[in-house]
Amino acid sequence: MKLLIATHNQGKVKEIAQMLADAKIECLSLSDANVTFDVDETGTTFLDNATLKAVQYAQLTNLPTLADDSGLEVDALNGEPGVYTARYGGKELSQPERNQFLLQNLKNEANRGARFQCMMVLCDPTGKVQAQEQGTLEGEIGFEPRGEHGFGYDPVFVVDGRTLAEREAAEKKLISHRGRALFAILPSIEKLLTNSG
Ligand code: ITT
Repeated sequence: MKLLIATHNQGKVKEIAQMLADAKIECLSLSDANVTFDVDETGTTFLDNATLKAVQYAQLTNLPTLADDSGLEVDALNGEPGVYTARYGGKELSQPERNQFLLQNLKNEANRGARFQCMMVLCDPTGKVQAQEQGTLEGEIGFEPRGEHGFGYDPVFVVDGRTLAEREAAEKKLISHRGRALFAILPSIEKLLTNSG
């Protein structure tokens, strides 16, 4: 049986599908499953929102389902934008504009510490939660966007002097919040697919 990767974010789909292909797990995206419905993310934590997405997309499709809720916590902004990362600065902004909005808010700020958080939740085809795992990547916000790889805030997120967008996918997955969460949840995915296949 195939695993549904329950996200409308194409950057996430690409990263998760690649990591699962390495583990020989077959997956479907929401568009493969003809799902256009977008779950309302009303939670106040990454766990709340990842659970909302995993449960609802599993019930909608009757497929084993993996959802990812992730975001950026910036120290100088008291941990914001957090669960609001996707909408930071307003829904209408493009991602390059969102990155500029963040850089502008940190103008003249010396404390540039930040982290990416990722929470993954796995549900069986009835929508019962089977596992939840978390991953974190510590870094800092740069002073200008750099690099062409990845997605989202990767061009402004610096780890050891280089942005995530300056790293190939294979390198990002070894250190990223998403890579860590997926590595931790992989045994539960394998168990679920074996039992439901
Ligand atoms: P789904 O809810 O459909 O999964 P989304 O993009 O709305 O898609 P989130 O609510 O989890 O997903 O928002 C996550 C935000 O954090 C989004 O703006 C991403 O661009 C950003 N983000 C998450 N992981 C990232 C990464 O590895 N690199 C850059 N930005 C990332």
